[in-house]
Amino acid sequence: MAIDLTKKDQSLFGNDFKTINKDLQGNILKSHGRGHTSHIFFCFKPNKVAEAKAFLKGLAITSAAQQAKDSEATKADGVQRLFTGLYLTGACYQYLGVSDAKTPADSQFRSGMKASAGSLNDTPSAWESGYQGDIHGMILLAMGGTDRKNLDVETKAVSDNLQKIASVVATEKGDGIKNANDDDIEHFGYVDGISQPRFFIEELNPDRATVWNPAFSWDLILVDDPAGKTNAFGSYFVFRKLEQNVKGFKDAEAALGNELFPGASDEAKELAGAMLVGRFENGMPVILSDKDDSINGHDVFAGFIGKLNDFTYDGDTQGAKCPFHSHIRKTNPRGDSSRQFGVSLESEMRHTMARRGIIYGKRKQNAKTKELEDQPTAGVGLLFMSFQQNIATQFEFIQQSWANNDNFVKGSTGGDGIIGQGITSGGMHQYPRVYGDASTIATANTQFQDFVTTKGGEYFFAPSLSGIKAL
Ligand code: N7H
Repeated sequence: MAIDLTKKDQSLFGNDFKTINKDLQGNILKSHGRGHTSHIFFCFKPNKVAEAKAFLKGLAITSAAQQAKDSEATKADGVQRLFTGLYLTGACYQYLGVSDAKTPADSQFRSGMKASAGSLNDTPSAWESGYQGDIHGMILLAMGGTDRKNLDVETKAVSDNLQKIASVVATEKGDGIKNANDDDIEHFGYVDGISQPRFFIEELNPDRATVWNPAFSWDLILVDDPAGKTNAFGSYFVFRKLEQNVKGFKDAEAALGNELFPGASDEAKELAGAMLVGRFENGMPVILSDKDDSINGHDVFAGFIGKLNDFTYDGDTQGAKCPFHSHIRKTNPRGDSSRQFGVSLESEMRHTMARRGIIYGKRKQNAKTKELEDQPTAGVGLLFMSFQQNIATQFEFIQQSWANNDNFVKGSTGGDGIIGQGITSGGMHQYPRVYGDASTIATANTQFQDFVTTKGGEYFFAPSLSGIKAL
């Protein structure tokens, strides 16, 4: 019987998941969770179709079922296990001669990311050379543990094999960094990966979620794989290499702190960065507190802060606590667009994606305090990755209609200060000088833009295992 993807409250141990999880790739409904990754981007050589098909069919892709088994086994014996994912482009389906009916239908997927450059304000001619030409696929290899030695050995083996029939056009290495609370952080120093759509009841904590419920049905990110058997599902996958100018950002963050809160302590000035991102560095949502360690005067545990996700912006219709251009308010307005444009909360939430990014590039980190001690201007960033069921209405909508839009959610509030591209916010970003007091909101001289630069990217499909075998 066909599985109903619109059902909510699915269980990791339920029959529906058992029906699909041996054929569905891992890392889609649930992250593979490993701290080191390799991303091998390739383009098959001309006239190698039969060899290409044989290569793809021979890859030991990690299914969702295998991923769960492996993580149990690693918990028990401490041995790190390799995760392998495979993502193919529309150009690859064409190269392989897959019929129209068996090729995933999403039109952005079929035409590729470069075709959307105009609407995303991308400049592919300035991308790294490997991303400028055709890409047929990406192999994701991932491993946990303290270093990436074994992963590098596996990466070389796969690359060597692949190069007999394909050009490896780019290889990226992702290596997670944790803060003193053991939470994953990105290069600007902020905890990332807190807010995610949740697809299993086991991932929800109902007594904490009172105003924001992150439970979604599987159809938020899964679609039928037209090449696979019954109940074969895949997901559209977006990859973007986003370079971060850490020094530029940190200098601007400090300047904003001095501008908004002159004379305040360094600690109090942290509120400026929190207003730009929407969370303090440790993950505390700025909508809930003007301090990173207490809510309404009550201390909050470090381990708890990094999971705080139970909030909306309902009580902050002026942006007096969390400005409208802050990154997390732009990329998940939690009801702002319903309030402003009468769109239902349910349809606003359908723009959500499952984010699976990891950071790249080396940093100097104090082994004891975990403080990041250097401030590179290039060579570090985020390998942004997301799964969705529709690239136009999810990734592209968020980037284009929210992040790049100076007039969302209110007119002239400016684009997203972190990822807005081609924004004309010069002079638009506004902040309160007193937390929560709308009468103190005024435009700031310090403006944020262009500290994140897109270096390349592509749209892919993560096929089912039976879909790969049927190629
Ligand atoms: Fe963002 N950052 O460090 O500032 N992001 N992001 N992102 N992002 C989030 O709540 C960051 C990027 C989203 O549900 C956090 O999980 C950086 C792109 C969404 O409340 C932090 C880069 C897109 C959310 C960052 C970057 C998004 C989110 C808080 C690039 C989509 C969840 C942690 C270098 C097009 C919002 C958390 C919610 C959260 C940062 C990229 C989207 C700290 C540095 C390209 C949907």
